[in-house]
Amino acid sequence: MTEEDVIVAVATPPGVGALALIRLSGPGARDVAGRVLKPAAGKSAPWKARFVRRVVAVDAAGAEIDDGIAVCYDAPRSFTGEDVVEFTGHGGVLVVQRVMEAFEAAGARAAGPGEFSQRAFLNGRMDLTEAEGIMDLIQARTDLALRAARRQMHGALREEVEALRAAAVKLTAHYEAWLDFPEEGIDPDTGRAMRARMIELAVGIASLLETAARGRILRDGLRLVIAGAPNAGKSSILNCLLGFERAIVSPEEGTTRDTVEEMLNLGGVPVRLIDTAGLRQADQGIERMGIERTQAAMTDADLVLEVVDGTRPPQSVRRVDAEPEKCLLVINKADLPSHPGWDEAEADCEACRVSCVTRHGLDALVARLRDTVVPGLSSWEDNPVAINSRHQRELERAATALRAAIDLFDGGGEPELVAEELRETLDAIGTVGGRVDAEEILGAIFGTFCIGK
Ligand SMILES: Nc1nc2c(ncn2[C@@H]2O[C@H](COP(=O)(O)OP(=O)(O)O)[C@@H](O)[C@H]2O)c(=O)[nH]1
Ligand SMILES: [Mg+2]
Repeated sequence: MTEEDVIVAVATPPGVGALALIRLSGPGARDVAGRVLKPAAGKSAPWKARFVRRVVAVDAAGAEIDDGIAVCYDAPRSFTGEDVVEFTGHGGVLVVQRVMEAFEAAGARAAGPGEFSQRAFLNGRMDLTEAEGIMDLIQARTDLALRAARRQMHGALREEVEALRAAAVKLTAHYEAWLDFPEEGIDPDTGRAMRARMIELAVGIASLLETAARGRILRDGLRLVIAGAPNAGKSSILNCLLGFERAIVSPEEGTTRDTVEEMLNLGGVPVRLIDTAGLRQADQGIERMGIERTQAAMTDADLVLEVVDGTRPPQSVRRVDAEPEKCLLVINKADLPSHPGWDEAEADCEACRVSCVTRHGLDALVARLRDTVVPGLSSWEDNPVAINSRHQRELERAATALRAAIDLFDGGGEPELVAEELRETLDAIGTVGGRVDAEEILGAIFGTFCIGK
């Protein structure tokens, strides 16, 4: 595989549809396309970039396959930064296959997954965070996730990362210049100023890292686990929240044995709603395995809806074993006479009373969830950045190295070791956007300090 070849792929989903779009990219894409796409009768003017042209697709033997339209984009003004041709024809299975075969016979190679975006990245059309923003956009399930993805695609995260990176380059370059060229009389800047700059960078990294939880929720959904004793009405609540009968509801205890999962859009936040097997003593068998899954689900949960049957005395109800701050108590079956013991309990922990039969209290529960789940939803709107787990990993590596640099610096450690940790910091930040360039530090040293006259 080289970047010299012309790649081709169907950009629309497989199967039957009104239209299908086939895209070619690479030096010579116009030549390859020209062997397959012939101007429709009477249209023989030269093919101008960015103008739609009616064409007929022909196979290697010259037999006509399909009619459609084509547009070409000249490098570097295209998605990939290379010459690109897009052919839109009819969306049939066989016709698309024949056109693809014709392009391949004419010299194109079938593209691998993500190869167009990879070329766009390699050609400097976008950084890694922007490429990831495209994937986020395609996979977004709520409007909020969609908006966050669009902003990342348009460089909101790239700008923040690049600012951190620029600061790290400057810091590293300055320190190394002071270290490597003592005869130059560079202001050592090694005292308080140097430390202040390191701290400033650490604060910047930490504030980006704070967006990781939000990023995970926007991409994967917030994990909301419904747990409680058997027959409390957990599956009924799942169904009520979803608005359709997803889980089996029955007066028989132990009906739900596996976890049941469904996506819900809660005020723009994607929520993974997880119904679980009821918690009770079960020593073996499938029910035991179900209960183990419930416990695992609660451990991973962002929020646990603890459902209890309000007709039963509180003392008799087995309560869930989860961190109290991520638990919300729901007292179910409010249509039936409630046990007086819950009045006190309710006052203690601001429980929600609901009935799955009359739907009483369900709207209030949803509102309550929205408030709990989306703390400061409006501030999410203001701050578009939400990092993903890969960014988080690299930024944590950067933070660790920078902390080590600061500790060494404070403890009077070897300057070479400080420099090494600073380089590691820079490398980790650069990896977020896919830009790692050792030459750059040298460039900054020679550029900023004019060494080596
Ligand atoms: N009266 C009344 N019965 C309910 C309510 N919610 C659930 N139930 C009944 O309680 C039983 C257990 O419900 P289910 O959702 O399967 O409970 P789970 O075991 O916690 O999943 C079923 O017979 C439901 O019809 C409610 O709000 N009011
Ligand atoms: Mg159930």
